[in-house]
Amino acid sequence: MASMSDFRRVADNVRNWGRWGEADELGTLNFITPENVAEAAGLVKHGKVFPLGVDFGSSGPQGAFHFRQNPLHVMTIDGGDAATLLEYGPKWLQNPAAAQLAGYFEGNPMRFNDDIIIMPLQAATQWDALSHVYYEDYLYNGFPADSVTSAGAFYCGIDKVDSKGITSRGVLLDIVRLRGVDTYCEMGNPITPDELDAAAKAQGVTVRRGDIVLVRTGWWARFLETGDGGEPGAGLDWTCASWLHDHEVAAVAADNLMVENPVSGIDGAFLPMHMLCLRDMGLMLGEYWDLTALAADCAADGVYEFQLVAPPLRVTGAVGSPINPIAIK
Ligand code: UVW
Repeated sequence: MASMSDFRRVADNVRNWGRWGEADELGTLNFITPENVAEAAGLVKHGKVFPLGVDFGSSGPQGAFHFRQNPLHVMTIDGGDAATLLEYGPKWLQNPAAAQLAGYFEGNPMRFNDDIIIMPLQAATQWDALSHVYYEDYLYNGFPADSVTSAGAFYCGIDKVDSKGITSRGVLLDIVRLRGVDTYCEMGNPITPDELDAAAKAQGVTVRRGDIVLVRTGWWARFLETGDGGEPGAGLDWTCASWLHDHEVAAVAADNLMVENPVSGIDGAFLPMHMLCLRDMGLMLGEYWDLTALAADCAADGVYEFQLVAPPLRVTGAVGSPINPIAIK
């Protein structure tokens, strides 16, 4: 087990504060250049599209955390409303919403349905914004932690990264395949930097500056089998933060609940990789990505690189965003 001194030594090494200027809120997304984006588009050869987002609904993976709930989807106008409102129109006219709807439907064949979704932005497939995790009073690039207020994040909110797409070359590192396990990488053996290298080598792919790296642990496939969002699996060991730093990757995402290994590896720190990646490096984390179909295709054609398009919602001051990323080959 490593100590907080080990953690601080790595934090000092990987910290990117000031690297792209004092006002920077993009972090390692700065590694993505127009050339990266153009090169990624050139990887589209067959028009095969892989949606990497999971279902947003009541059977999602929350339950692992008591402080998060699965998305709640509610219909606010539906097919029954028109008939009822027209039948009882005058009776409902004291209700402005009902009166307005009845006005739209009367003498008009057009009908419509509306809905609302209520969810923690961290509940399903998502990006963690750089303001999601911090320690010792500072966010990425030295912005004060108290700049995240009940009015939202003044710095490093998810709305600050839209200029980057987010799109680049995506590279899948399939650890399920590397380890030769059935469905998923069980708790106990965190994924090491050597395994990331070994997976890249076995797959014949090189991770380069500006890439978005996707790591398959099989956790999502396991969740679909069991429905148990609280069952931990192996994630990236905290030392992978240095690997991501050395390879100058733009962002990392995985098919599990927290990218990193649930058992910290540092005595006295929970989620050390979150602290190193989001706060020190300025590297965004993607969680709950469904990599199963993409991995099957990559194994079939031996091509582990693709165009990745994963724009967040521009929720003002939010510290994360639900997404439906798309890989295109
Ligand atoms: C925490 O649980 C704090 O973060 P995440 O959802 O990114 O794993």
